[in-house]
Amino acid sequence: MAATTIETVKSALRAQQIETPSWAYGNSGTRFKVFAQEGIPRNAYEKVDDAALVHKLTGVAPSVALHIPWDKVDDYADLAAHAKNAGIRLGAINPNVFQDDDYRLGSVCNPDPAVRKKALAHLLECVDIMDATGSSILSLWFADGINYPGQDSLRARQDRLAEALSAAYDRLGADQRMLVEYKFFEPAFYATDIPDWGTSYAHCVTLGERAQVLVDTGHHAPGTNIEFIVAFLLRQGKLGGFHFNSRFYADDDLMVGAADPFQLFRIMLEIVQAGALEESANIAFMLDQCHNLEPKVPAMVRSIMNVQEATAKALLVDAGALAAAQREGDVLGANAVVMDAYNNDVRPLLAEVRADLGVDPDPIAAYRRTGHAERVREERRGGQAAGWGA
Ligand code: PSV
Ligand code: MN
Ligand code: MN
Repeated sequence: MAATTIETVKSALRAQQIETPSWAYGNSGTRFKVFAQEGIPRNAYEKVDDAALVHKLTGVAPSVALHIPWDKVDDYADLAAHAKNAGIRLGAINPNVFQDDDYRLGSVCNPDPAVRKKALAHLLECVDIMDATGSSILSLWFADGINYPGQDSLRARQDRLAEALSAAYDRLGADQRMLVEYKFFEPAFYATDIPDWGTSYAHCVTLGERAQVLVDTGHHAPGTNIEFIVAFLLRQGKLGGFHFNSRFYADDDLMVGAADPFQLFRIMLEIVQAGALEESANIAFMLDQCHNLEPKVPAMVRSIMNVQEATAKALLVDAGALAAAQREGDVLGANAVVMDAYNNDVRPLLAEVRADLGVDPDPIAAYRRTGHAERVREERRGGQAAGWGA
């Protein structure tokens, strides 16, 4: 590939930004057991510190998403200042309308108006927090749904959802947007109120241009063509961002690129081909993972490296050759262009990108050298659970 092309690829990789989630730094587990780790952050400030370390090691993770109230603090502006001092910023604010007993039958879709009122008040409180932190994204996920046919009216629940979304949307400032996540099941097992991208999309279209769809890669039925969803939403200007993670079975929340690096590459290829890696496209590339067994900071670093590798391969697709093969109806030729790019070993290229960014070409080795794990093991006793299952 021509030197100028490689320089363009490297420059795109240097500019890439990936947000890490505060909850990935806390203890997490399954409903069967949370295996607590040592040195886990005891509060939001320490989660920010860990996220800042991930940025220091990778050079491409300059923000951390918060989950409220898991990351509740007295003064959010102070937390934002702490993040700034540590070299990062606070990113998406994720309201939590699923952990209170009141939400047994749902939050904004609950049949009880008092519960709906409480849930909406929390969404609005989270916009207040965005104002204090300077965050531009309200990241919405609802656990709402029903377990049995007849349990509640599917249609009435959509009306209630629309009403709450609209009230939250109206509260957003000019530079703020709302990303609406969908998930096909869990915790509801019969019907989820936002089960798929189509439902999310329809609500976002009604709401307006500052409402967009959030694609969590773990929230689809097996076999779903996620890159098609990405391509479609991009075309409509309705792709707001991602929650990246890997799944083998359900919403496994494993490291992105671990289960299916080829799928991640295909998703990034749609992004690259639509020019959506550019900052102006305003796509939020966020991770949403839980590291139940593995140490959390290096797992985040590894996840970021996996996203970078998929992105680098997507950037290396020879767009001219691909377009020519597609024009000529050369099925095998077109597929070969894509596969040739995928089969590149991009690790040396990324080592150069890291050197350009002033970070170690091997961030995992660099992490070990920091002595962070040993230090926090002494400093932090009684780390905080990520928020659920503990
Ligand atoms: C739900 O499964 C989800 O993907 C949402 O984004 C939550 O906010 C996150 O996981 C953490 O539980
Ligand atoms: Mn998610
Ligand atoms: Mn999830």
